Amino acid sequence: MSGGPTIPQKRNLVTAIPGPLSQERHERKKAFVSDGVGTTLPVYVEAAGGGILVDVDGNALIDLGSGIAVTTVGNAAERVVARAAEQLAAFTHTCFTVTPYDGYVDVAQKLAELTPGEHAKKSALFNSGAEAVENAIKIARHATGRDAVIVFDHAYHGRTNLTMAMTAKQMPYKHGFGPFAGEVYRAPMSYPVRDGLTGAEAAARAIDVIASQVGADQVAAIIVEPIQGEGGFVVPAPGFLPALAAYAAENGIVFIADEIQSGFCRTGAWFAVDFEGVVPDMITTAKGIAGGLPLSAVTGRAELMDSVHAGGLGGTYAGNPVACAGALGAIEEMETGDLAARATAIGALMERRLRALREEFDVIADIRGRGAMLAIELCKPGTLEPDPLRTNAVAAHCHQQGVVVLTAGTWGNVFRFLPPLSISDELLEEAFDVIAEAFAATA
Ligand code: PLZ
Repeated sequence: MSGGPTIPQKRNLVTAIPGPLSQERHERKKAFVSDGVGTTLPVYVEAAGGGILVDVDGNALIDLGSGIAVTTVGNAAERVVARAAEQLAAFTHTCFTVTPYDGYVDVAQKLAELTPGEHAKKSALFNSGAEAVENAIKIARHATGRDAVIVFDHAYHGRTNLTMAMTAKQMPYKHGFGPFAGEVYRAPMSYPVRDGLTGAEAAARAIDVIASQVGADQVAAIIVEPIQGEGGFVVPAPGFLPALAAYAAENGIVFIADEIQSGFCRTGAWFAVDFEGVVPDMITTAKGIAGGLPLSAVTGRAELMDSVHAGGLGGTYAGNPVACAGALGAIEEMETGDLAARATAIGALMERRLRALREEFDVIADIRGRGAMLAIELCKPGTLEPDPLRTNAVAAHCHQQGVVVLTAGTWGNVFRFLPPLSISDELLEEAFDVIAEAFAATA
């Protein structure tokens, strides 16, 4: 079965979820795949496109997750497939650091144009988000000659050794996997619904921790997700990011925006920092950049990026030609389809539905996010006590009804909505009908 934009855009359940064929597949998975690799919803996908995932039993499910914010342009999007297929047939790999090719440089040039700021920018490409974050830290340390890295409460930066240290949440990301990398220090995040602080107050609180517990002149980098992804779409209060960026600039610290989840039109702008006019020294991107192919990037001030000795950055597959071709196709989809505007429209629709839900169900303590990156936080009514049980019950109901929803948050009590921007309004409305039913059924 072929997927992509021509796949019928209708939810259609022909078996229970998961169906018998998916259950069979899942038994095989359990036999051959490490139990450490979990499964949110064991339906085995055969084709996908628009806003639909089709499983091996023939069920068509509505996708509100985009494979964790990756298929922003839609699954098997036309220009991604066309460009990647052409590249596949031409050559699959040379290793860019052995014999280079144009696609890599084309992506770097696009990143220089699209990322915030008018200064000279250069990029280095990698495979995964974690790898981009690791390299951003390597470059910042090399450029500053300093060791310390500042991260925030609720942060998520990856699962490799350095990025595990940077990630906040213990279970499942860090449990039993130590010892962790050193010189990583955690500062308090701005979390408006919980701390009630203005951006300036929250930044002052974080800066006090940095100055008094680490020392500004020891700090190589401050890295922050402008909207936290796995942490539950925490949007810092206005002014928090600009104040941190200013503090970094005053103290010779590299200010890094981790836009791996929030970047590439997801929020209604190319990057989430654009909403506050913040110009990071460095930005890490992945996920939405390549429509589902593995690619990530570090883009930064040319003088920072060039501070590293030749041969200091690389990787066998880093900036693979097929992934680069996919990225050029995905970026073309975003530009020609004005997907930033589509993200804003999707955000407006979802926000209307979420506000209505909050009227009806007092378990919803917060609605937050931007564009097609919205979340609700579930707490015991009238309190800020997290309610992960209700969250899981609602999620299970949605899954059984053929709507793929994702949870998030330090306490597992957040629903995050990340539909592909190729989804129709009709499918979105239907998905939120199902979500409303799920809240009612689990009350
Ligand atoms: N930085 C902001 O969101 C990846 C993790 C999925 P990788 N988030 C999804 C999982 O369970 O592993 C992420 C992110 C931010 C870095 C990363 C890491 O990106 O491509 O997963 O390495």
